[in-house]
Amino acid sequence: ANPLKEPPKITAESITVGGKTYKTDSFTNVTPTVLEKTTRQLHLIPTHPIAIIKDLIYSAFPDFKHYETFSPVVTTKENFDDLCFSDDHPGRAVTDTYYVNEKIMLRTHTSAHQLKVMTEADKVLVTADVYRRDEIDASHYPVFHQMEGAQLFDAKTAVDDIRKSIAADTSAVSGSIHTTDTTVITPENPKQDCHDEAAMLATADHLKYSLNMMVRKLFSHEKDLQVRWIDAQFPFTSPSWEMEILYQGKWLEVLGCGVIRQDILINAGKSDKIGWAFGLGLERLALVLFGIPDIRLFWSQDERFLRQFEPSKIQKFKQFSKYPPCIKDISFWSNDDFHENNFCEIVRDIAGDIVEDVQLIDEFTHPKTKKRSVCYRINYRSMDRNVTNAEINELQEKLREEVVQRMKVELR
Ligand code: FA5
Ligand code: MG
Repeated sequence: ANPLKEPPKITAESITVGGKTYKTDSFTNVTPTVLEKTTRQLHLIPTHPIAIIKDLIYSAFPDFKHYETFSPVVTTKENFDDLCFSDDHPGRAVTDTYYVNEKIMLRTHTSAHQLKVMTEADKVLVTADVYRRDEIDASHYPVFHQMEGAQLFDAKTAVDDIRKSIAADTSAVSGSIHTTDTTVITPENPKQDCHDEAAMLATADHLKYSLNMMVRKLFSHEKDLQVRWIDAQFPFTSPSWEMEILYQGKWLEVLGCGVIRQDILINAGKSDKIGWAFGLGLERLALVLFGIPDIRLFWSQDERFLRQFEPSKIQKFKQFSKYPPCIKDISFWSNDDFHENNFCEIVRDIAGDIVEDVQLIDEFTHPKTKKRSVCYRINYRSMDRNVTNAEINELQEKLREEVVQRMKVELR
């Protein structure tokens, strides 16, 4: 039996998830709503868009070793320390990350498993659900899926090995995809001192070549897809880049990547290697490939969503009827501890997937008292049914109570 399929349990003293029990403490901020998501494992349902894309990417990286059943509960060491995050990195904040307790958390990225899998193989792909406290709208959800890829080469022979491997790639495809890459190695996005320049450049070439090829294969049916590379920064790679795809008139970030920090390879027992790694957002690719308009749909249990997809096939999603929204505002005097992510968390706890969007629509500071007033507009709309005004009023009333209780703010 898969322990991740067992429903999580939360009490004041402990949290049970994935068949293991952890003590809570002052860091604990995981909620029942988010813990329930750990049982869903969307990337393991063969007819789900997330799994379909996963399989297509697998086929673009033949003979990579796959990992897809790691528990989402990891240590702060695995998620941050092992990846060279500084002690004061903003990603560690309780406003951004779900903590089970001070040392145990829900992974915020698949990179949390990089070190472990690189001790086992030189070509790896890790797929998993990842968790982040975030805002609420059509492209943000507190749970999403990432795929991590990494490939290592012998540092001494990398230049030759990579040249030969690209020349021998018989699966290469051409297509009508326009890729722009104006990035150059600069002091802001530097080579690591320990790396031989030619080996680093070859590794970076192989990284971008492999990802360009993967995208070409995924989007082979698409006309005039625009792809671009931009500079980026991650604590665990240098140099680093991001790939973006032009979607509905905007550049959509789909992945981050770079040349792996040598300290990590040394810790993995691979000091004689050089390597690249990437982490991509599966929902982001799915939005574009399947034309799925709202990130909540991935979590739908509605047959009208699920039966539209078949393994290894990409077909455009047909939107089923949109139900009318119900819009409610809430205003309150905020305080120094107030953080929007905490507010969104309460909204999610109370109303779950019925909330489509939360927006700050007004704020001002009182000239005398210097108190800050905020007004949030909540757009309630179900993906699969009509909501009634009475039912939404009840949720809104509950929200008003909880906001006061949990954030100590004063309603207006
Ligand atoms: C990371 O998570 C890095 N671990 C990626 C990485 C791996 C870099 C290996 C270098 C080497 P980032 O936070 O940018 O980076 O997220 C990676 C991708 O996840 C994004 O490009 C995006 O496609 C997706 N993503 C990020 N946040 C969200 C979100 N809130 N909802 C949906 N997808 C998201
Ligand atoms: Mg990013």
